[in-house]
Amino acid sequence: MSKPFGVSSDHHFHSFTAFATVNDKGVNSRLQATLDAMREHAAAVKAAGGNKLFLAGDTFHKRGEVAPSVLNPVMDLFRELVAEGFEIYVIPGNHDLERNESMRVGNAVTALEALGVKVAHEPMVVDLSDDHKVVLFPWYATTKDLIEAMMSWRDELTFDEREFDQEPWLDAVIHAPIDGVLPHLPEHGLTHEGLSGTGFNRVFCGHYHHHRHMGDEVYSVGALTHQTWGDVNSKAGYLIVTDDQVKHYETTAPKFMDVDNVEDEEGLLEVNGNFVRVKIEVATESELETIRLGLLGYGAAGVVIHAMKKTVMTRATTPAPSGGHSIENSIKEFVTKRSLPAAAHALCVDILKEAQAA
Ligand SMILES: [Mn+2]
Repeated sequence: MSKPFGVSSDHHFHSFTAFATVNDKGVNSRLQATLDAMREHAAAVKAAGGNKLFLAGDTFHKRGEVAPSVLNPVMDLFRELVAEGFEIYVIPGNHDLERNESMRVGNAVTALEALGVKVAHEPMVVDLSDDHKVVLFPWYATTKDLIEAMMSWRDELTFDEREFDQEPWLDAVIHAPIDGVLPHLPEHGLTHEGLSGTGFNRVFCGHYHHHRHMGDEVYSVGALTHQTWGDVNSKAGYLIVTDDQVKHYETTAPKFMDVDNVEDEEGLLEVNGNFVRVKIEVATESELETIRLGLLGYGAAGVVIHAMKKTVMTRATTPAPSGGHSIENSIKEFVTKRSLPAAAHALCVDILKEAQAA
């Protein structure tokens, strides 16, 4: 029997510009919302009777350069959490890397080691109890390397334990693209069946920003919070894990959401506290303002209206696919056609997200 523990991922601590202000401590409000969400996560683990937090990669957002006004508030938060008795384990994700390969001096999360946070530059084994271990794996350049590392560690850990009656319960924390978490992204050959086949009892995986149980006790952790319009409809939050249960919880951080119908009063209740985007045909500036004020009245934390002029011309061509995924689909086709590696695809998606976040 182990104590409950927490898993969260893809915090992407960063001073995002969209909807941002600067608070009286000089901290970007979007960064502050993510810091607050991390606090909520820690408080929930404590309330459940645990003190271990596992971070599944992409703690920081900007590859190779973390601003002082991001690093210092993040260091302050983790310093407080360690002082409160939390044991924190972090794997470097692709966003934490300055170079293509994960290495101690090139990983932004290495700074957290000074606070007592443990960073898994190499696979790291954490004992939860006599027969329950959590193994953390850093980012690997290929999914094949990851699977091989997981299998060899699994063999080693169970071999050591053969003198005992029972094989240990093994959980893994990784950062990698699992096929099918986000259906509009290309497949890289890393399946939940393949991960389950490594012999780990449960796998908690960061990278794609959507929480989902993929089957076979393989979980996409999902990001702690929404970060860009690319996250509309994705499930963000953190996990509380017990011996027999994995539960996902949302935080109070703002979500990015599309509102399709500004007349639907019940639907509008959802906008409270969130960043809202409306695409609408309007005739006048005052109509726009009415909609904007209406959404703010329902508690929206920010409003973007994409006004399209009413048009009398009929389209000669098929309209482009609507929604936030058409560019993602184009990237997916491009990457799939050229059989590019997961790392190249991750970079394309990062660049798109960066553009969407501005
Ligand atoms: Mn990420």
